[in-house]
Formats: sequence, C-alpha cells, structure tokens
Amino acid sequence: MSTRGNVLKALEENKGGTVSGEELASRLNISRAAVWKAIQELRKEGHRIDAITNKGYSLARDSDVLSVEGILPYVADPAMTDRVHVFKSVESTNLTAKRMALDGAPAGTVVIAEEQTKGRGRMGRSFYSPPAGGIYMSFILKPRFDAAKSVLITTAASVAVCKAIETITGISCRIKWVNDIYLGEKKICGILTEAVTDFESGHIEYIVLGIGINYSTDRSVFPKELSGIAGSLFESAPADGVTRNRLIAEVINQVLEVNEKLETREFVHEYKNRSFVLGKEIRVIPTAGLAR
Ligand code: BT5
Repeated sequence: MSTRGNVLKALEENKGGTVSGEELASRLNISRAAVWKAIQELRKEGHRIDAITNKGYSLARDSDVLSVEGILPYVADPAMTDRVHVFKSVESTNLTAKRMALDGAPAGTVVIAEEQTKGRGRMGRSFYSPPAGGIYMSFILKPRFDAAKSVLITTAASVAVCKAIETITGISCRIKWVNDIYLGEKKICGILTEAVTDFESGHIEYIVLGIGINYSTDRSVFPKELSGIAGSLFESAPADGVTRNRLIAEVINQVLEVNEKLETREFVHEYKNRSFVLGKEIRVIPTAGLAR
C-alpha cells in the first residue's frame, strides 16, 4: 500500500481520535516529513484532517470521502481486502465492472465511484449520478444457476440494500417493483443487473449488479425532470458516525450474504414485507411503443 494509503488507514482506525506524527512515522517506518506530505495529499482529496497542537492528526468523524481504507474496516469477509476498488469518476461502475470481469477480476469484486458521467438505468434510461452525496457501486457476481433467475439477484439486492440502510441509519425504506427503493414518495435508489456473456458460447459468465443510492444528494442539484421523482436518504446532516463508507461496507456485507444463500429464497419473505406494490391493485397503461 502507498504511504498515503497507510496514513489514511491509520487515521481511519482512530477516526475522531488523534494519532501523533511521531507515532505514524515510527509505525509506518517513514520520516515525519513523509507523514506530513501524505496528510497534505489526503487533505487535497477532501479528507478533513485537523492538526492538533501537541496531540497530532485527527480525521474528523464525519469526514466522508469514499476510500478503500474507509470501507474495508467494516467489511466482514477478509477475502474482500483486494476486491474493493474506489474511483473518483467513471462513466458507469457497471461498465467498469464488466471490463474488469472480462480482464479476469474475481467474483465478489466491487467497483465504487464518487461520480458517474453516464450512469445507466434499465432499457437505455439514465441514472443521474452527480458527485458529492451519492453512492454508485457495482458487484461482479458469478451466477451459480440458470441466468433466467437473475431477477432473483435484483430482488435479493433490493432487500440487502434496505437492510443495510436500516442497520446503519435506522431509516426504513420500501421496494417498488424489484429494483427501485423508495423513502416516502421519492426514489432514493435504483438497481440494474446486467449479464456478461461469453461471446463464443453465449453463456452468461458474470452478472454485474449495479446499485445507485442518493445518500445526501442536495435536492437542488437534481435536474428539473427528476424533482418530483428523486429524493435522498438524508436531507440534512446524517447522525454522528454515519458515513457513506460505512453504508457501502454494510451493503457489501448484506449483498454477499444474501447471494450466498440465494437458492433458499429466504429473502422473499422480507421482500414481500418491504414491497409496496405486491398485493396492491395496479393499472397498466400501454404506451404506443410497448403496445405494438
Ligand atoms: C434504475 O433504472 O433505477 C437503475 C439504476 C442503477 C444505477 C446504478 S449506479 C451504479 C451502476 N452503474 C450504472 O451505470 N448503473 C448502476 P430505471 O428503473 O430504469 O430508472 C431510471 C429512471 O429513474 C430514470 O428514467 C429517471 O426517471 C429516474 N432517475 C434517474 N436518476 C435518478 C436518481 N439519481 N435518483 C432517482 N431516480 C432517478
């Protein structure tokens, strides 16, 4: 790991507390000047690090720049150490994950970004993914059964995201259809599952599961056409200790856990409890394009 990464890891382990420059230098076997340089680098990236006289450096508890170092301490499976990748900006985390899968990245790999410039929804729709306040992440999963059942992966992921949100923030969300998560009347999360097929055999090699959460996206940044549709998990500052990194780690834990026992379909019960469409009467209005 780079010096920057090591310093951030040490600060994350003491988040809210202080670590002296001397201790960091001796623990990482580097000079104090190198510690200082790393601190400057991290500050430039947006991490809120205070220098407290006679005490040392302190990473603010609510500092929330997405980072591997900030996520990993809360991920349960130690095998994930090399499988979490964080980017500042990508076109689409689903696209990056697909490319990584084709390049041999193992199942379980997670791609996370602060921003997507071409975030994708279903059927060619787009998912608005501005920087600051969003969570955009994609998993590479290896299907263990007939791909026709991949809708199960989406449904299970919706339940996993709701559980993760509830565990970390105490907020209860509901699921619309299988892939939209709502808080009150507003959509705060969308899920897109895509298959990566082997060009020659036509077999599904991987499933890429993409999750987009409006965590604390400011209402004013949503484009006009989304103002009546999209909402955020937090309209004001989250509770102490609640961060995107922490929530991402819990989403990873819950998604991997539910995928391990997908065939048991245990999650279906939870899905029914959280769905606000199941059991309700719905009206289907055919559009010209679909009616043909
Ligand atoms: C979805 O499609 O909601 C799936 C979105 C999946 C996004 C994730 S982010 C990580 C990964 N990488 C990607 O490129 N995608 C995945 P759909 O059900 O088709 O909904 C799209 C519709 O939701 C749009 O037509 C808008 O009406 C609305 N929408 C767009 N951006 C939104 C946002 N940020 N929040 C809430 N609603 C939004």
